[in-house]
Amino acid sequence: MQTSEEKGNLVTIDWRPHSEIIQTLGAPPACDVSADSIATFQSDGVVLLRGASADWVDRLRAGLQRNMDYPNDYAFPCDSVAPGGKGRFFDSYCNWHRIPEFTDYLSSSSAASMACQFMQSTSAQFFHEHVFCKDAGTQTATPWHHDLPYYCVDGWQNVSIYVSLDFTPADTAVRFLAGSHRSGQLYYPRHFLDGSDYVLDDPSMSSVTPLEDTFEEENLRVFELEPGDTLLFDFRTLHGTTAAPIKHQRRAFSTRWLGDDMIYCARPGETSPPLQDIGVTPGMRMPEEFFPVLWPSPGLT
Ligand SMILES: O=C(O)CCC(=O)C(=O)O
Repeated sequence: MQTSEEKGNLVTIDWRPHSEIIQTLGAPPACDVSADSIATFQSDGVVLLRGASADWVDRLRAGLQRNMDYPNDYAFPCDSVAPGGKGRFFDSYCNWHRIPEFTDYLSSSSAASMACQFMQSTSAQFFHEHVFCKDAGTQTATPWHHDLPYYCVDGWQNVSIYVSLDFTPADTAVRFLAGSHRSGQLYYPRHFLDGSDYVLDDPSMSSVTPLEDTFEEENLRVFELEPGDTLLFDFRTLHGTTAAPIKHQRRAFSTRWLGDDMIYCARPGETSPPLQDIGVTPGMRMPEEFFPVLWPSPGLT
């Protein structure tokens, strides 16, 4: 049997950004977001903005390639295909300060402005980035889960901005359960390797596995994606994929954002990312020395 560490986070190089890099983050530009898109995000917990990140596809692909070529030079690389399984399901996070293309995205893309508007917040604090790659031949599903219980933060104003970097047919794209972000129920985090729940003893959460077969088709949101198409979803929105074989490599770059009401919280088990010793106690805002506030744009204040 594999240990929890073999299924999830490895001990790696330090994830912490140095203060100098935070100071170099520039003045991210503003963008206009339609009221309809914000309303869809608020009601469904997910919205698709076609082509919204098209200008970033080449740079983000180059950054992701560094992460994949030299995984051990970066924090928390993870391969989630079980031994003997086909393909590769790679993910890694908390490397934005080591990968120039990712630093550039935070400084110069309109992600911070976009996040602020969708969260209906007055500020957007950057939490971390997360990259994903499924190679051709992979048949490992992304297990149905939602992200909040993995994280050491709590609150309602949050968003992930997920940039598709390849053409992805609907049968292998991430699918979302509309409205699940408002259910109030939290589900145990799951290992991507085999879908098993993290071993947690938290009576306030339950397992999502028995529910998956009850999801109604009409409530599922799934889209064929082109490079640059951008999905925004709430940390509480349930999402996952089928195990349909991946025909062409499918990569994605996701950034996680915290709005005004998001605070540090202690979870009973290990969190993902496993951020330790960040010098805050439950109820405090996440420290800006590691998690910069990028909207309002630092260059404009
Ligand atoms: O791309 C995938 O299959 C997983 C994405 C995901 O779970 C996330 O961004 O939270």
